[in-house]
Amino acid sequence: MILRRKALVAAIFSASASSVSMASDAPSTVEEMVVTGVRTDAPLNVTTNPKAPRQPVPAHDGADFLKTIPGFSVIRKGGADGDPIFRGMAGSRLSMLVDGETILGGCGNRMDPPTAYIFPETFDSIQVIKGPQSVQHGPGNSAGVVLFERNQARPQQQDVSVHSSVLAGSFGRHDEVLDAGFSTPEFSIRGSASNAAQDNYEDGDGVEVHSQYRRWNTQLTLAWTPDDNTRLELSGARSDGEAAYADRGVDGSKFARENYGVKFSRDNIGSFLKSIEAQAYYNYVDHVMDNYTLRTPTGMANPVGMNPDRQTTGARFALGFVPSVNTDLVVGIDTQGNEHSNRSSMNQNKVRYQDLPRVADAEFSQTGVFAELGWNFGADHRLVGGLRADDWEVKDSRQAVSLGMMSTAPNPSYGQTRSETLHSGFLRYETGLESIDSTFYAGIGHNERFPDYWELVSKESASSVSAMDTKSEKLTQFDTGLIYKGDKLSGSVSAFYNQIDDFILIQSGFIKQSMAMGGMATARSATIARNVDARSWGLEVDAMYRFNPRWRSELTLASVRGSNRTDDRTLPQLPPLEARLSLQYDNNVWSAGLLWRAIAKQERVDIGRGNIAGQDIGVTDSANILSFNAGWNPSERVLVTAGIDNLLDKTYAEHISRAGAAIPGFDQTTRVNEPGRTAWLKAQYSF
Ligand SMILES: [Cu+2]
Repeated sequence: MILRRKALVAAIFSASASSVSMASDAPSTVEEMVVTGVRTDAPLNVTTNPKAPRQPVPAHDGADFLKTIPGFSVIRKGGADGDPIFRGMAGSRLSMLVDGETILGGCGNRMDPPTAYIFPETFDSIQVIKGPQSVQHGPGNSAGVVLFERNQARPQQQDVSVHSSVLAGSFGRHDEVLDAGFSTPEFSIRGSASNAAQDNYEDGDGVEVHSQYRRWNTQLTLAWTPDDNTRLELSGARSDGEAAYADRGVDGSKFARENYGVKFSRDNIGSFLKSIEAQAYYNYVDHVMDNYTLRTPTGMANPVGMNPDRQTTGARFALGFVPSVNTDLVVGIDTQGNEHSNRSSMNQNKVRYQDLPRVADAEFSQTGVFAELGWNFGADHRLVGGLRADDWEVKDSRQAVSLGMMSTAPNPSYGQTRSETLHSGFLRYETGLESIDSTFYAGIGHNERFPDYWELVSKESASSVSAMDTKSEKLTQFDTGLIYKGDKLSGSVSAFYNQIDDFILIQSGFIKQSMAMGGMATARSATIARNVDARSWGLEVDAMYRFNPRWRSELTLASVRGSNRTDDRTLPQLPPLEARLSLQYDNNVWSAGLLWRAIAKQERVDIGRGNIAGQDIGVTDSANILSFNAGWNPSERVLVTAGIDNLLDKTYAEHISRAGAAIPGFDQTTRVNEPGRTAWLKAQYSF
């Protein structure tokens, strides 16, 4: 295995080396290690380079790459495919856009959040826009929106670009990434391929966690750029994977995705109408979960297989205007529709799910119009505001609702269509405070979010087996912050306070009485969606201090609190206070660093309640995790980094982790524990 890995490294390096002579003197593409987070460069805007090495070493998926940004956590279910959560908000409260496209998972039990279909290292930037402070990037982004993007700039000359990396680590971990392009000013082609795998990891006590995974991805983009201002792009992607889950009775044996997209943009058109952007896309997700591919069914249990799928299509059209020297305006329309279907077999030995027809259960569609205006006035003041309206429709095609594994009930909302128009808007003031090298901002935003598939279709309501009448969520949030850029010290603080009407709370273990055979009343436990009124507030801090050109220290802090005002309890699934402190040495050739992550105890819990990705289990202890990293940057093109995550081999779990399930051959744990001591080595070659 090691030999094979070495051969691969050599192959990639020699393939890259042979094209070195063709390359011009391009600037360095190698970046410094991302350990404590990322810099906030503009109000509510955090960006990070997904090609830079990160600590702790992330699973090769979209969720794990967000972990280094303060305020983000990941709901762990196994080794990969965790659910990202920002400021205690998960699911459709936090949208993910992949080059502007929406991708939605197929799994009714949330094994495949959108980030399960994202392979971050093949992108050029990850941008987070916090809060309801933007209307250009689709509907419902109450916690924020994450944009995974590839460069769109026109190549100025004939060029070859390569980013390649290989990573090897504990627990059989190995990743291979190649992202290469050939371009002339008129035409360019860019392709990427990645492969990532890991065996079951062990927690700090040496307890094996059912968590092995394998993921691969290929992507191709063709672009025609006839002049400096015009770009037409065709793209496609295919990916698949499998992942063991430590929190449930089945594993994901298929995460297949197929994608096609077309994009057109034209810039610098005139003095009033400045730009046009148009795009359309197709995303298809085919997911299988079963209890026989990555584990052996227990005792008398039958082999079961479930195969949901979802097709998501969408389009966006936006016009950029310059109404005056001091104003900029974006007006546009976006639309998205998705169809979900299911098929499953409770005994693969009798009937294979593959032989069953797919049965549609729900269809969603949304069309929105938006306008966002920026106005610069005075010496250094800016007002930004936006309005958005969305038309939503959902059709319920389920004739019956399944109540657990074995029984079903007629669906009271079968055949019904629900339509609704929702509104969002925001206004923000920004100002540069030159005397203290700072930018200050404050804004108010309102966001209405239509319930998603997992809230409407995968859950029941308190009074019915269908949750189709769950109300839309309405959030009003105040955001404020300060960005400081001094000589030695730089950093930012962002704080928020919100009020959420009809917050959609997911409650498990809700006891329902039902009439069984012979009129005998029986009780069963259901997971329901219900609307409550809620509030949440919190802040994120990031700071960097440069002692001298070689030594720097970084600090981040994130805290969120919330209350469920209807039930007079805390809001559940809130990560505890967390701080990260790092000390990093870098002389441009060699680097080394220490990272200390301190997680406070979380006592504010509401057991059994939460969101579509998870519910509170109980109080979680504090934890202190120390990690070490080192790097060697012998040339602009080569970067070798290594790290030991969780150096002291602590056993700990994130508060928002899922509960551990009973899996044959594995010890059951309260939560899915984080990996114990993990060593890794990553080599990157880019030009
Ligand atoms: Cu699933």
